[in-house]
Amino acid sequence: MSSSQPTAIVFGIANKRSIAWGVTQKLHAQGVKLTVAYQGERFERAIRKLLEGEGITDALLVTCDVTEEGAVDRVFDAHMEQWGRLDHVVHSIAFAKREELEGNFTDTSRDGFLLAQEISAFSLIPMARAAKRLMSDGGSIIAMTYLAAQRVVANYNVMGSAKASLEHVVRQLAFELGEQNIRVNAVSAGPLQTVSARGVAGFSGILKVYADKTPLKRNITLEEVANASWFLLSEQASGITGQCLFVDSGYSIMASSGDEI
Ligand code: 0WD
Repeated sequence: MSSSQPTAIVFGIANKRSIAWGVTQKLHAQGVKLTVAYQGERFERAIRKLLEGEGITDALLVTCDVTEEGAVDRVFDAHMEQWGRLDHVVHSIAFAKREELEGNFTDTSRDGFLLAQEISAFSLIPMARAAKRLMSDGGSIIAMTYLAAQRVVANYNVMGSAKASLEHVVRQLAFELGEQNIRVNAVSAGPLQTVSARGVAGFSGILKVYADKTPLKRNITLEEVANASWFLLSEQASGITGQCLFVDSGYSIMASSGDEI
C-alpha cells in the first residue's frame, strides 16, 4: 500500500506525558500516517489506549529496543510495508541508569556512559541511515535534546555528554543528508514532568528555577514542544537544517545567576 498522505515514524512514546506523544498528536492532526515504535511489550497496552483516545485507529505499532541489533531497520521495513513512503522521523528517546544521574560525574561508570550514548545519541544514526535509503522525495528528522548538552546542569551528568553527542550527530547528519533534501534538526525543550525527567535528581527544583528565572516566567508545555517539533518537520522549516531550537521560555539566553540547577 502507498499512502497518499505524508507518513512518520515516532520513537519514544511511553505515556501521555511523553514528548513523543505530544508530537504524535500534532502529526495526526496534520493528517500524517503513523508508525509508533515503542521500547517493549509493557508499553503496548498504554500506547494503544492513547492512540484510541486520540482517534488514531490506523497507526502501525512496532516494538523496538534500539540496543538490539537490527531493531531499527525492522521498524523502517515494517513502516514501508504498511505505508509505502517515509516523510518524517521523530527521535524522542533517551536513557541513563538512575545512579548515573546524581552524585559526582567523576564516578560515572564505563557501561553507564556507553549505554547512555548508545540509546540517546548513537541510535539516531541507524535511523538516519534507513531514512537515507527510504526518503526518496526528501524528508525531515528531529531529535530531542536538552540545554545540558551545552551548559552544566547539576545531576544531568552522563546524559549531558549524551546530548552533546546527539547535537553533533544532528549537525553531521544534516550535512550528509542535505543533498537528498533530508533535513535534520533538534528541539531543546525546557523541563517537562515525564518518566525520563523524573530520573534526574533534583528535577522538581529545575522546574521551579525555570518558572522563576525565565523571560516568560513560566515552564513550557508539552504542546509548545510539539508545535515547534511539527514546525521543524514541516515545509515551513524548509530552509532549516542542522539546528537546535530552544523551546524553554527563554531560559537559555539567561546568564547563569550562579544558582545551580
Ligand atoms: O524535561 C524533559 N522531559 C526533557 C526531555 C527536556 C529536554 C529533552 N528531553 C528529551 C529526553 O532526553 C528524550 O530524549 O526528550 C526525549 C523524550 O523524553 P521524555 O518524553 O521526557 O521521556 P519519556 O516519556 O520517558 O520517554 C523516553 C522514552 C522511554 O520511556 P520510559 O518510560 O521507558 O523512560 O525513551 C524510550 C522509552 O520509551 N526508550 C527507548 N526506546 C527504545 N529503546 C529505550 C531503548 N533502549 N530506552 C528508552
